[in-house]
Amino acid sequence: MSELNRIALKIISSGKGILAADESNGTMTKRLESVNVKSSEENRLKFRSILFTSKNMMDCIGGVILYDETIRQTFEGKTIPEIITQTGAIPGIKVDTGAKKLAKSENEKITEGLDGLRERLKNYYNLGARFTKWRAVYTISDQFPSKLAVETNAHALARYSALVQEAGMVPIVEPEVLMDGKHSIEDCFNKTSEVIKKCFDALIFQKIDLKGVILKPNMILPGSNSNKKYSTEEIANLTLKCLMNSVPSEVPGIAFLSGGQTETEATKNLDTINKLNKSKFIMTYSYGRALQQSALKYWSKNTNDVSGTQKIFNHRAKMCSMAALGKWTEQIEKA
Ligand code: 5MM
Repeated sequence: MSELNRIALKIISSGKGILAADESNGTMTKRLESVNVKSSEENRLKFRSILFTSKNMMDCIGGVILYDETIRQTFEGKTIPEIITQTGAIPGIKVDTGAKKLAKSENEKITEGLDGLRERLKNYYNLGARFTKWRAVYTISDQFPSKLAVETNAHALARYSALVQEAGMVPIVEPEVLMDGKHSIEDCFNKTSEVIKKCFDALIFQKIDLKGVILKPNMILPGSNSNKKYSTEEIANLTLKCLMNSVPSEVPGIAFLSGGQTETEATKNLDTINKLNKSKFIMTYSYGRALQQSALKYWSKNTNDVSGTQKIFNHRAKMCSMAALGKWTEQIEKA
């Protein structure tokens, strides 16, 4: 087994998943201000260190994606990567520098961050990171995502992956087809399938070791402004069909983003995916909002209540872990 494959499996096996705590300062400011907390460097560290020192990190979290600011911070005399490593999880780092306007397309984005990446990766490795993340975003409409957006983002994801593997780390490849819009679930299925296939075409062309990659896709859902409702079984079946048809079998696992689903929806959908999963792919979570939302809301009422905040995060992490094993139920959710 290669070292990259070993790292990938350690992050996502045995009911473990990923805590996506890599909000850029812009996004973190929005999250904190939405609960009336000032977005200072100190407050960002305060909230995140509460999560990283929670009891259920040990059993439920295999990897934590950090932002550049956080990977350099210390808490009670230890670096953040040291704190994460002590829980048995692997520290990771977001290395893209954000989605910017794609030239020659109206309203579409290309993710940037390739310039100087080789040097930045060396630095992150020395700081303790063993995996990385790069997120491409795509919108669905009549004409989007365009071929231009699909091809250029796939190319960038593959160039990023090649540099990351060269640096001895596992790339998380995150092509996020956004939920925003009125589109149907079939549109989400078709566009997501196309996007993922193009990503793997580019990864294979650029000689990426697929056993050392984790895919972080969206689930197959109707647009957030579509008024059609689907059962969790329909969502799970379409998500599985999409991934089975577009992900090469060498890839060890898939860690879904939550993408604006509520905590319970993201958990229930993942659980049903695992109950129905007949493939050899591990299916787990790489959630940001769906792991942090309730904990953040509670913490904002009293930012010194560490144990109360951790209790909420521990429950959420446990529910996600049960879902990654296909063992979640409504009863344990409410217990
Ligand atoms: C944690 O949120 C990340 C946001 O990064 P930016 O601040 O650069 O936009 C995001 O990439 C996240 O990792 C994934 O979208 C998954 O998060 P959700 O909340 O969708 O589970």
